[in-house]
Amino acid sequence: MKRLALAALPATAHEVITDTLVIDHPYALETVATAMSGAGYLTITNTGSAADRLLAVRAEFPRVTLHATQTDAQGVTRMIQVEGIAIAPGETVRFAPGGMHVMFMGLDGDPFEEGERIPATLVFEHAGEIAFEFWVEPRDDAITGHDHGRLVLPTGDVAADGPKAARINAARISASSQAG
Ligand SMILES: [Cu+2]
Repeated sequence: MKRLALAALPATAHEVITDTLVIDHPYALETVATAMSGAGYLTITNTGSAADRLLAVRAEFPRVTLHATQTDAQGVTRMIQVEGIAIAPGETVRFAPGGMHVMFMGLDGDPFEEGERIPATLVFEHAGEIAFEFWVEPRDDAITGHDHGRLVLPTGDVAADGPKAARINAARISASSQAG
């Protein structure tokens, strides 16, 4: 099974913290039913004292690649594949609509739907493999300017701010209380 419905999974925090990295708010945007590809976004902060490099993202699709978005002198925007992303100590790299993204290719009749979670693995040169899930979120938030500001919850968790904050935060609080 490539993706799981929300209700079928145990609650987990929407953030992954390792000794040297913080992976925050990994999400993918819902797609139209006929989409052949989808895009995922996340924020990676290197909290360690040495540089690291994101080499790849793995997920159960025919192809998963790292894409940057480039606009040429004629104003034509296109996606280019990048082979890796260096992250200096203290640096934060943000994947966001219109910029860097993870491209999932070969959806083949199985679109991303809100509430789904996409299991994936980040592969770093030094930190190794980090498993996490992209949460599929509605596309309208991206269009209206989804605010990715952060706030700290009473639980100590860090949450998204903006139009969906209440929903995400509720899920996180629920995750925290079920976990602990
Ligand atoms: Cu792309």
